[in-house]
Amino acid sequence: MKKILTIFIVLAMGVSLFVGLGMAKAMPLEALDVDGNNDGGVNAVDMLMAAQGVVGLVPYNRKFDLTFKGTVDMADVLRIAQYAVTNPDLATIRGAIVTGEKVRLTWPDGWTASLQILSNDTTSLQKFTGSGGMQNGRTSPPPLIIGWLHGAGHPYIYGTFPVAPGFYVCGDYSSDLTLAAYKTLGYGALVAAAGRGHAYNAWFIGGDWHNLNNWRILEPETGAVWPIRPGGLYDPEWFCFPTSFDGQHIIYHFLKVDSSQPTTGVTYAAVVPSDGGLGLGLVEEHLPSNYVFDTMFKP
Ligand SMILES: [Ca+2]
Repeated sequence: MKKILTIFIVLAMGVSLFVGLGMAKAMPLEALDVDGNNDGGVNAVDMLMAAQGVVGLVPYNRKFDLTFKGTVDMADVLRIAQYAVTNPDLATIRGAIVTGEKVRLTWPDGWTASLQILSNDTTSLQKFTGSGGMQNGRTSPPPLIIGWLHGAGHPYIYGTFPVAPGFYVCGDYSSDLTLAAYKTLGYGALVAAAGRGHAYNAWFIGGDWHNLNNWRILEPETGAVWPIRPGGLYDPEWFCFPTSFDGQHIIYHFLKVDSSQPTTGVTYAAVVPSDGGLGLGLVEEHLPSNYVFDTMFKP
């Protein structure tokens, strides 16, 4: 085991010489990303942290399970290495997405939340979320763009993950990306969206939030970006805002989406009776309870 670890350390040192160390900006909240030590950069230190899990020096940590196999192995370390050579800086990536503008939302029951206005720049967003995977009937995935978060490129996309209880489904991608993005971009940045049997994410680009044209859809399974498509797969019924966590599920407040009203179709919704107030397809039973919500707050 020591020999294996030595190999990892040598590998990590080599990469550190290549990419350099640094990145002083601290990220106070853990995010599901390639930045193991939350310092705003990705380099050999992050690789070494994941490598410790490979050789059993530390317990399984989902943060480093970038391929979502339930174990941390060399594939995860190599995923970090692949990203580290680009020497990414979270502050730069974030700065290209976050405008600093927010809209204050107040529901009929008095609950309030901030909706962030993000850049309408797909390329910048995908530096954050990643992209790649089968979409629009393509039979082979395009080159994977490793994003700051590893929301795209899961084994699910490449067909090797078993369809079984515990299967990581669209609602998991959606709520997971919502939380991970929250921890790095802030609350109300990439909200969960759902409807017509599918769940994904959405963001607001500014203007009147009631207007569907001012929203964009992000497919978290591939990183693909779309406008709202009435009658299609990306015709949401709900935008979902995390309200609380009951120990097993995240409870949401909702904006109702009616795509037959393009300029006024996004409105406040009180409850979703059909789902007992839980998000449509956003039940969190597959995520460990110690990951969700324990460090979240609503501005
Ligand atoms: Ca780091």
